[in-house]
Amino acid sequence: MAVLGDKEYFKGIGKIKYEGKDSDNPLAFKFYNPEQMVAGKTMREHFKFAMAYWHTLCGTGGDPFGPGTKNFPWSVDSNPLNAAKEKADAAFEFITKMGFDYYCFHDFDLIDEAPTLAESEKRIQSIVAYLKQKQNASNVKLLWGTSNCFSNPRYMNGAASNPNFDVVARAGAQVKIALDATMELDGENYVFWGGREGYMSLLNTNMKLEQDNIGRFLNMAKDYARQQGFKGTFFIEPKPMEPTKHQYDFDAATSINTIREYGLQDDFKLNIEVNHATLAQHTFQHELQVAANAGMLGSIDANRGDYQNGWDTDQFPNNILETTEAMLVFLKSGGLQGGGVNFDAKTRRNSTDLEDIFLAHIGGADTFARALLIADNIIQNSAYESLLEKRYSSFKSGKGAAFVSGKLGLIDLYAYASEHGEPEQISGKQELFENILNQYS
Ligand code: XUL
Ligand code: CO
Repeated sequence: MAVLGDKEYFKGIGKIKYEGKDSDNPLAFKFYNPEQMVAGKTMREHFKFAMAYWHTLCGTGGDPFGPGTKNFPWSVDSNPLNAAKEKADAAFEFITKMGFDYYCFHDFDLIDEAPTLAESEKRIQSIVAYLKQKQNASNVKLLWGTSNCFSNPRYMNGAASNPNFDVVARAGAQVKIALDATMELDGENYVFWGGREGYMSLLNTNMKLEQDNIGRFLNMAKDYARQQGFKGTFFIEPKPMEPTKHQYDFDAATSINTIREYGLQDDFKLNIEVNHATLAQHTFQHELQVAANAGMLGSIDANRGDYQNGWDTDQFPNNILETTEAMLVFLKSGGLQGGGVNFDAKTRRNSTDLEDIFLAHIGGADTFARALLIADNIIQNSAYESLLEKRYSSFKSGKGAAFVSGKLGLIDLYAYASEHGEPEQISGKQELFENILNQYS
């Protein structure tokens, strides 16, 4: 039976340290220096890096063509609670060795679902009590909890959007239990990702009823948690497709509409995931900007997609230019509201050494850290900000300023245009902006 910290799973790997970019030690940070100040905050505070329980502890690499390849030494005990405790021990050993402060989970990442709801609830409560001890012993915190309302076959037609009320109620019970677990562990936020909240064919779908039911369901979850004293933020995580063909939370703009339409704007923000943005034919930075414009940039699920295929590959971040553009939005909009940067990413199926999990997270953290430093340098020292300001300078004075402050009507635009003739051609200078990004990288 597992006892707190009685076994070392990642043998031979110590605490990962910052050694700077000239270090050739693969098990050291080259750019992520947790206590280094950037734009008024430490890197640790900017990012609040989190480990995703599902990929890191549960994902053994199975795909539609073959079973898992990774022989994790935890979760081997045949008793579900003992197996879950082993997994928790491995999780906390990993997070602590990485020097991260946070983790995120789905309810049934923590412990296997039982045959009945009542037994599942008991299992969750038991492992939550164990996790609470581990949190207290380590100062590791819960960034967010969520419920997996997409894997069990009962959710094949959706959870909150299911055409059958019995399934909607079952999902409600599951979310209540996951909220209780999140609150018991002082979780800072709660996420809703609607993997099967959508439809495959409009022919058999009452879209309006399904979407209204999601609105009712989210309000119920929010009301319950608030009544229990939950102070954190709820996040919707947009994704356009996969597993469902049409997912209702397609992208940031669509999800913001859901939040506003159902009166959730005081309690809900967005958790933006890189690979979900690209699946929606957007860029990561576009989705961050849309969320920030609405005051809803809550959290980030960090990963990257693959340029050559069209599904969610959840690779670890390593694209400096993409992440730098994202960090420009991040810094200029004042960072994340309540959330952090959760590595919703998995090592490849043929990356089978336990060490690879460390290498992957080190690379991800270094990518974000390096991009943050570059973005800060661009903002502080390059011509970037002044070029951007110049591009919009016509709105700073005269009639442009009057337009922005709402003092003009269409007749005024007509009079102005009649007087000024054909507008001067002004270059967008995209290549110059791109060159600055390159120069400061
Ligand atoms: C799926 C995904 C989820 C959510 C949480 O693509 O990103 O893991 O982050 O349910
Ligand atoms: Co995610």
